[in-house]
Amino acid sequence: MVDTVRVSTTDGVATVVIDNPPVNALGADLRRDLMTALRDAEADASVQVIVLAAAGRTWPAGADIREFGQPPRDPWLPEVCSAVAACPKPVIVAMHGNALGGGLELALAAHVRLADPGTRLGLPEVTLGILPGAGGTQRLPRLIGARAALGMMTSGLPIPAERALELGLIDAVTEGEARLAAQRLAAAHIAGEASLPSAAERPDHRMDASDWLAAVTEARKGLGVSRLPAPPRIIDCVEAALLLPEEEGFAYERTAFEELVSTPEAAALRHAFLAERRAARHPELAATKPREIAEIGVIGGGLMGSGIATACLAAGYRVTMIERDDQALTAGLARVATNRDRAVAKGQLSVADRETEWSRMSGATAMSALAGADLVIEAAFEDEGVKTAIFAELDGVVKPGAVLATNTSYLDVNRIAAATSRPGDVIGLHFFSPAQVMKLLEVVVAERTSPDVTATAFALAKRLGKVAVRAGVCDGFIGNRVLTAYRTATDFLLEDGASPYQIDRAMVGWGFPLGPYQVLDMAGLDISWARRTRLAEHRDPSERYVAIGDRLCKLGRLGQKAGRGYYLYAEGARTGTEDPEVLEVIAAERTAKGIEPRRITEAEIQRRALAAMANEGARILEEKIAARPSDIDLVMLTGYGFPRWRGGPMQMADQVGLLELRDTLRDYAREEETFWRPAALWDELIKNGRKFADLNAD
Ligand code: 3H9
Repeated sequence: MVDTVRVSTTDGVATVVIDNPPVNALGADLRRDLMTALRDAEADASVQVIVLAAAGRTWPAGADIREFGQPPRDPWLPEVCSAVAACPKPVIVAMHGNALGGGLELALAAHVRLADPGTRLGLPEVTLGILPGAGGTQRLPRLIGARAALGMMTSGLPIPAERALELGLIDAVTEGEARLAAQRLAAAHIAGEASLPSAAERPDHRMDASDWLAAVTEARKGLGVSRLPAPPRIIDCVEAALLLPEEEGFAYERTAFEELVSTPEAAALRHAFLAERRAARHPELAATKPREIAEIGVIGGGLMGSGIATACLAAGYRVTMIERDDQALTAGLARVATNRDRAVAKGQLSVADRETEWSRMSGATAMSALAGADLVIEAAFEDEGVKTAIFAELDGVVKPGAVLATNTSYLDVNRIAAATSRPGDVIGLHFFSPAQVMKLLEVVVAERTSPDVTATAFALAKRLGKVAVRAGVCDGFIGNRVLTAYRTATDFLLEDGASPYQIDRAMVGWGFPLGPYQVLDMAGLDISWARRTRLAEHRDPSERYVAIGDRLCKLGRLGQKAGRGYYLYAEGARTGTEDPEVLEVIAAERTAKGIEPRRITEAEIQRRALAAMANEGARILEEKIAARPSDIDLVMLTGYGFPRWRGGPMQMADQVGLLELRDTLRDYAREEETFWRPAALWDELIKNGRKFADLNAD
């Protein structure tokens, strides 16, 4: 048994220090130890005041997320909070770091709350599909008012200590360490030199019932069409805090919490949270150190290159952009400048910092300007010939030990690496557009990439605030392979009888922000057309091939930029309208292939899309392109608009059931064997009674 709490008593002050690294999560052992420490301090006649503080980098950042979905263990967090609230001796909490979720609820139960200046306080439960279940929905609105409390609980966003003080959430922002300030306050209280705020003196916002109810009504209206179950239940609980007697309010919250914690949405959101943390864990990373990076070269100033340069500049690196001539360079640098001006306009960056930052940005038209770079990211045209030529040139220019990265979305990184004399230094960094915004970074590890180069890529991603996922070399890595399978499945449906509009509606209805044909129109149909053309000579002629996209391209329907693609766009419009000409092209294709269109339901569209994505995911796992199923989910959640509350294709496959989905795939395979044949992994998992989640070893 590990002691997660230390207690020391001096001059009537018992200091209880929570020590449960890394984030002092309130797991079962800690709850038990905390309860014991409280009871002991209560029983010890020499103790007059209890100070509750935490060791390490933070005050408890919440309940232990890993315990959700497991059999409950006593004492529950609400009981610990009630014990604090009912303690006959004053309890002063001293917070630092992140006071989140159950951690903040523990503090809310105490008599006095102090926080050091860097503390962030919040109730992020909603992001996990649940609600504050340890009294937060009852205590917070009483203390700071229903409107402010609802804002914190429905957004899940933390606030700084200074704002918490303004709201009355805490009693003081301390100068220096909060624990020392709490001990001083306790001593002063014992000496009769300071009085602690009593419960009776605190404002109780329930006194203004009409304002409270107005806030509840506004919050309900503000929910819009969100399909998540947690936000409306949070609002219900806040209403209950006003309308029900105290104990009933707590019981109401408890029931709502229990209800939410076992929903598939909550399971999916927990999975997404843990997948994000797991993604950076690889044996090769544990055994090596990243290389030092201060100066980054970016080759290409187009949309992608300028986005990458923007992200690197914003993260504090020195950046040199390379373009082929002065005109292209000026345009590239202007794109970066515009991106950073936007950050100023949004209040994310001060004018003064913007100026200082720009002194770290430079540009050149000769590769020799990259001689001092620690990392070069090539973001040139997606063509193997172009990229290998650049890498061959870089090889002769950059210093030994520099990392050479290619931002390719499909190409063979092994072949690009082979164009240099130092393939160990070469890696793929697949950014997503706009690169200064999108969270995902696929780290494509080639056959000869050195482990410390991979570690450098993960360290870079962390500094850029991105989620890095390790991928192996193949056509499309993880994300674009799954995307291609998804599009193939929906293209089959187009030919079989669905319209692109019906498919888009079905997938938006399923939770994607846009349907696959809306996305194609936005990205430009020519991009995937070029890829299909590149792969045409290797295509198996017996495979089903849907040529509708090619036909549209040949008609000049290249998407939004051309004013027409799958949809028709009025001048400058970003949402399109349905176009009968597209339906005619599709009908002509069906006739040419002798396909009699059939009625297709939205449920079938969604099922085929999921089956295709999960089956491609299984193949990716078999080929060891992804290290684990949760990495595939993470790629789809952070780069491709897969709804986070559905957890990703592999998590969904587990939820639907492997046996059922494998049999569905077998049925589809009777129509088209090559595409739909279930990967061998399905049978292997089913035979051993396992799920994809069992391959996510932590
Ligand atoms: C809750 O409180 C419910 C209650 O209302 C009701 C209960 C009845 N549990 O993120 P990091 C691990 S719900 C377990 O990389 P950072 C994390 O997995 C909870 N583990 O660090 C990682 O592990 P590993 C409400 C947790 O410095 C390690 O800690 N609270 C938890 O970038 C480091 O994490 C939240 O939603 C947890 N609660 O960010 C807060 N939190 O090293 C969730 C972290 O093995 N946490 N871990 O990979 C966070 O937002 C961030 O972790 C935090 C630190 C901002 C605290």
